[in-house]
Amino acid sequence: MAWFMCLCLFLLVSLAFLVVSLKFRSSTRGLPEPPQLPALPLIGSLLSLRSPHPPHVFFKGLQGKYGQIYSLMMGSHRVIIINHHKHAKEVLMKKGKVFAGRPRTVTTDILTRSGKDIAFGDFSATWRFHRKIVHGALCMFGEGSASIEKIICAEAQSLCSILCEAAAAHLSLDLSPELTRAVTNVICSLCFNSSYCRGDPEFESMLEYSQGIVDTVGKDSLVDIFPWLQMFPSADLRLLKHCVSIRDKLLQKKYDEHKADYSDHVQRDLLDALLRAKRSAENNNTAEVSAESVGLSDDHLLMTVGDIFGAGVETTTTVLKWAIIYLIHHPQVQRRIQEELDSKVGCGKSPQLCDRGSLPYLEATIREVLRIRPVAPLLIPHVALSDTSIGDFTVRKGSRVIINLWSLHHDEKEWENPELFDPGRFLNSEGTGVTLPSSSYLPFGAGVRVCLGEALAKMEIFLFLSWILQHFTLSVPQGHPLPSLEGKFGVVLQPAKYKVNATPRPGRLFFK
Ligand code: PLO
Repeated sequence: MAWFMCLCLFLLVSLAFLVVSLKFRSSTRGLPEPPQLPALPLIGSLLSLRSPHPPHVFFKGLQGKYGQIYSLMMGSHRVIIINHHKHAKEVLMKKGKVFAGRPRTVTTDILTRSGKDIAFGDFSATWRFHRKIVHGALCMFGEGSASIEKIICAEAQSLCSILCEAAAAHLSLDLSPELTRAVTNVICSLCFNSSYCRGDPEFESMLEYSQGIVDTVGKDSLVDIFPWLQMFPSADLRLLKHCVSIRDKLLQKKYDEHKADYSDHVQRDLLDALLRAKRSAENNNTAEVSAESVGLSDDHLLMTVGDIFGAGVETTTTVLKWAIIYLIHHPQVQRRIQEELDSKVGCGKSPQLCDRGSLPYLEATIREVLRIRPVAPLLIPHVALSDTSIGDFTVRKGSRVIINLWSLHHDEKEWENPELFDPGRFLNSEGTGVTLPSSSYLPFGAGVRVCLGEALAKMEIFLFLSWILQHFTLSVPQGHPLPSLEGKFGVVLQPAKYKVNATPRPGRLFFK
C-alpha cells in the first residue's frame, strides 16, 4: 500500500512539475524583451519622446535605432510599438483574443462611462454581446439593403445642390460642415431613424461637442499617462466633460423618445435593435444572456450607440476631407476619375453601388487615400490579457500594444515611393481592376476588434465622391494656397480647414 501511495505522490509531483514548466515555456519561451527606450522612475520614457513630429511619424523614425518592435514606458505602463505588418497581424489576428484588451485612461473613461462602450471598452462577455448585436443590426440596415443606398444617395443629391448654389453665387466653400451633415444624416438614420436640416441647432451643437471630444480624448495626453494630474485644474478636461455632457443629453433624448414609442414588432434602427436585445434578455433570465449577466444596462446601450454615432460621423467625414484635398492636389487623378465616370456611368444617370465594379480607378483612389492618410494612424491601443509573445520577443500580461499603421502604410520595402499619392499602385497591370500590391495595409484594423463600420464607410465614400465628381471639378480658390497635407494628430488624423471651388462640369444634371 505504501509503495502505491509513493507512486501516486511521485506521479502527482511530476505532473505538477510538467504543467508548471509547460506553462512557463509557452508564456515566455525564454525570449528576450523588446528593446526599450531609456526610462526613468515615475516619468518613464517621457524625456525620450520629445519630438517636433506627431507620434506616428516619430514612432516610425525610431525603428532606425530600436528595430521594428520596441517598447517604452508611459509613466508606469509598458507600451510596445509595432511597426511591421507581420507583427501587426500576429497581434490583431493570430493572437487577436490575447491582445483584445483595452487600457483604461482618464479621458476615455469620461467619454464612455468607464469603458461601457465597444471601441474603448475592455474585452468581456458584455463587450462581445454588444458587438454582436451592433454587428447584426449594421448588417441588417447595411450592405445589401436598398434603403441605405437610397439614404446615402439622397444626402449626396442634397450635397450636390449646395455645391451648385455656391457655384452659382461664385462662392468658395469650406466643405467640412456640409460633408459632416451628409455623413451625420446617414448614421443618424441608421442609429435613430432621424436626420438634420441645414442650420438645425441640434446639429450645430453636435458639430461643436464632437470637435471638442476629438481634440481632447485618447491622445495619450499627460493626464492619461499620469492619472493623478486630474487633481489639478485642466482646460482640456473641463472642455471634454462639457462636450460629453452635451452629447449625453442628446443621446438621452433619443433614448427616451425610442423607449416611449418602442414596439416589439418594428425595428426602425440600431437603437431599437439594442432595446429589443435588452428586453428579450430581461424577459429571459434563465438564458445564458440574462440582462445582468451580459450587462445590458441603460449606460451600456447609450455608450454603444454613442460610439457608433461618433465613429460613423468623424471617421467617414475625415476620409472625405482627405480625399478632396488629394484630388485638388492632383487634378490629373480627378480628370481620370471623371473620364471613367463619363464612360461607365454616363451623365444621364447617377452613380449607384452596383457601378463600383466598373469604376476601378475611383476605387483605387479611395484605397490610396486610406493608405496615405489612415484615419487612425495608431489605431486604438490594445492590451495583452496574458503573458505572450510577438515575433521573437516576450510580452508581459498588461502591456499596452500600439499598432503603428502609419509605419505599415509608409513602409519603403512594401510601397514604392510611399509619400507619393498614386492610385495606380492599386490597379492591375491592364488598369481594369483593383489589386492589393502589399499586405502592409490595414486601414480598418483587423481581427476581433476590426472596424464595424467598414462596409458602410466604403459605400458612403464611393457614393459621395462619385456623385460630386460626376457633376463638379474641385479646385483651390484663386489666391489660396493648396490645402495642407499635414494632419492634426488625435483620436482621428484630421486635415486642417480649407476652402474649395466646385465648378459645375458642362452638360450635367441640374440640382434643385
Ligand atoms: C469622435 C467624437 C465623438 O463625439 C465621440 C467618438 C466616439 C467613437 C470614436 C470617435 C469619437 C473617434 C473615432 C473612433 C471612434 C471609435 C472607433 C474610431 C476612435 C471620439 C476609431 C478611428 O478607431
